[in-house]
Amino acid sequence: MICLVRPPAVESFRFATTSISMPLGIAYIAGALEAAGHKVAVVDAVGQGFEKRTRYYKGYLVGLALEDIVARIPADSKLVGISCIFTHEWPAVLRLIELVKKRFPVLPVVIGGEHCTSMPEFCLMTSKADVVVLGEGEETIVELVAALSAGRSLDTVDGIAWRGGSGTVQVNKRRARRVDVDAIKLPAWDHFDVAGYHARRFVGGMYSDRITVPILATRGCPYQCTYCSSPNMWTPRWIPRQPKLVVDEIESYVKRYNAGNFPFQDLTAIIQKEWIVEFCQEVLRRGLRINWQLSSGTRSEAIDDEVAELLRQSGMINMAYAPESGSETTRRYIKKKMQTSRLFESVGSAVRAELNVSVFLVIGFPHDKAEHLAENLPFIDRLAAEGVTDMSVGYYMALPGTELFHSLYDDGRIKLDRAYFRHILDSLAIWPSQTYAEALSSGDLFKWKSRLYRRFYGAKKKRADRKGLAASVKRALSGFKKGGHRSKLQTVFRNAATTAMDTVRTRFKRGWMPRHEEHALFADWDAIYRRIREGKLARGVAVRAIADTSRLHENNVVAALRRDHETPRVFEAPAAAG
Ligand code: B12
Ligand code: SF4
Repeated sequence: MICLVRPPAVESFRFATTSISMPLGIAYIAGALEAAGHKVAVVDAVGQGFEKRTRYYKGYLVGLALEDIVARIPADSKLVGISCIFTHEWPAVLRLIELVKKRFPVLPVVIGGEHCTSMPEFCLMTSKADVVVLGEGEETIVELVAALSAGRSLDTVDGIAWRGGSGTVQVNKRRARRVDVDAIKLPAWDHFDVAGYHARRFVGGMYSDRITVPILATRGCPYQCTYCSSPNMWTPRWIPRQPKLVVDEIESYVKRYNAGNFPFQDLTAIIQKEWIVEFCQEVLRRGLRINWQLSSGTRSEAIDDEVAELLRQSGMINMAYAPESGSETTRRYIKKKMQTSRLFESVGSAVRAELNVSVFLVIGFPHDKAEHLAENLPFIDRLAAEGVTDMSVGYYMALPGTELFHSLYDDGRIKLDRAYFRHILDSLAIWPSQTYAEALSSGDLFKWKSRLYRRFYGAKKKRADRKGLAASVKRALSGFKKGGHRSKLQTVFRNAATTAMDTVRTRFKRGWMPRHEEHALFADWDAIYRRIREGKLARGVAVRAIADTSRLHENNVVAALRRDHETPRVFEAPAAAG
């Protein structure tokens, strides 16, 4: 028996449409293991503890208490696999691993997910985990289980970092990306409480009356934005599934769960016009009356009038563009490679097709100055004039595994402390927990965020929606009514109210660990990471990053990734972690 664990989700008070969602990664891993003939048990901390809340830093955990998770791991498990996607989850996952090892001292604990992939050596050196699966996990976990069962050395398993002999941590070379994505087994959703997630509105994108199942139609992204961890996680390569097979998957959920709402969790689903046209036409041809969403942000290049109309006809109800900035300079510095003119053509097509369109902006990039942020103002005016429905402004977060992170870290502008491990969740908070922009204080960023929101919703006031802000507020408050989930603003206010109440409630309860221990946990983390980074620089696995973040776009990230991914390495682990 192999036991897979989805840890509790982290939440905090914030204005955002996003909600917790069903764990696609771990469901794929379960599917792959079952297809390889293994028995799998899943402890889904969220799905088995929807109503449980535990204080976690300034926010809270949603799901079973860590001790309860461990108690549910079947006694005959041969391996425990834990997912850790988000950096702010790491402290909780680390504690969970400790508790698993207390009950099962010799059981291998394997971790995987975006966070672990971005700092594998660090994850092994700060926790008691035995193996990290790097990047795409399906093939690697199957081969790893086979190697462990046969007592084979892990030296030969591509795509892992592991605890070697005599206190070492070894990183093997990465496994090549799966090209035959159509052969990847579908997520094993039968282990999860699909209806329960729906009932709590834990659907990732916008809530719908209809049962929700997330979809992944493509893997990877061909771009190399300097703030994004996807190039390191998936390499800059976009591989789509056959549209027909994606629709087969959707149809199977319609039949099995009576599902009708499908948020796509792709990094960027729409890249090729032919692909998206074929997908929409297949949905229409089969007469599937579904809703689907592109809520995590898409690129604009392939969306024109024809595509937008097909998106609407095939049931797409919500899409987000992620230009990140209205400043051409900023977009160049962060390697966004998105042209303003093309973006507006695309947005125009989407609005004409009456799609619910929102735009994501980010402020506080390290190079940002007031003049860059000011360039958002005319941009926003134009978005509002085009008829964009909603806009979201997030604070820049320094995600590990990104070019910007390496630059800030090598330049001494990031310390891996308690604040760092929290700040990623604060990206959508009202007040930023920190600023990486030398020219802008946290207060400045807060003022800019408020100004940009006022400008967007104020500009909408001057348009057809004459009632302006008052109407927006009314719309927002209607989110509390039954069925009130048509607009993002409704969802945002509903989420803000729920997360505010849960934050206050958990404040006075026992936390995930006593506060003094919580502070002590991070004491040596920066020193550990510094040692790893210095070790990588000394071995030539990494090259010291350019300190001037406005010059990072000149870098060829593929060369840097190749060096990192193709060089096996061994580190001495600190004695305490072994
Ligand atoms: C959907 C999504 C969400 C959903 C929720 C997802 C969830 N499970 O709860 C929503 C919309 C709520 C969301 C919110 C946020 N998100 Co988000 N999100 C995504 C997105 C687009 C898709 C995740 C996904 O399903 N991927 C597809 C699956 C198949 O991949 P996977 O989970 O990585 O799993 C594979 C491997 O990692 C591995 N694996 C995973 N687990 C395990 C376990 C084991 C044992 C093994 C062996 C292998 C393994 O195998 C899997 C199959 O190959 C990713 C980007 C991406 N494409 O991954 C960002 C991403 C995860 N989000 C990110 C961020 C920053 C956020 C926010 C902080 C944004 C914000 N500003 O508020 C919030 C935080 C939410 C919170 N409360 O914690 C970052 C996380 C980076 C980090 N280091 O923390 C990502 C990576 C995007 C990015 N590059 O910036 N997000
Ligand atoms: S931010 Fe979006 S476009 Fe840029 S690399 Fe990441 S997923 Fe691709």
